Amino acid sequence: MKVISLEEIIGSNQEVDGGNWVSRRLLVKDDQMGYSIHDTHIKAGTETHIWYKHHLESVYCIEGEGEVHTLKDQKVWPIRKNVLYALDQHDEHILCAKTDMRMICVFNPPINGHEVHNEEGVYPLDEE
Ligand code: 9YT
Repeated sequence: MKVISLEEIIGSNQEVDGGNWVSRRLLVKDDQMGYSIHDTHIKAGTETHIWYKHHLESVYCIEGEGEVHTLKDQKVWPIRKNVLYALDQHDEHILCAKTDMRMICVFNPPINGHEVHNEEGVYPLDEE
């Protein structure tokens, strides 16, 4: 069994600054769980273009408020504390943070832990 604290991840190479967000990758591919789990802080007032073409991501908001704008259907999804959204169609979207937001993110397949978005908002399938 493993026990991992947020305090261990902060300041390590599994804490990644994406500009609009800081992601603490608690579990990554090397942990061999089949998914990764991140505790991610989204900065207030930011708009982030995201498109996980190669991953399924579920996002559980535990603090703050904002919106997800899905681009294909032009829908706006209000997101607040205690709401989860699941990008089950690899949905291309804009994440708009009205306040600071804290999100628990789960990725399948797991990420390696050091990824940041490319110009399309994508994480590569495997950076190795
Ligand atoms: C909610 C979201 O997708 N934020 C971007 C960062 C990403 N989830 C990560 O790597 O933690």
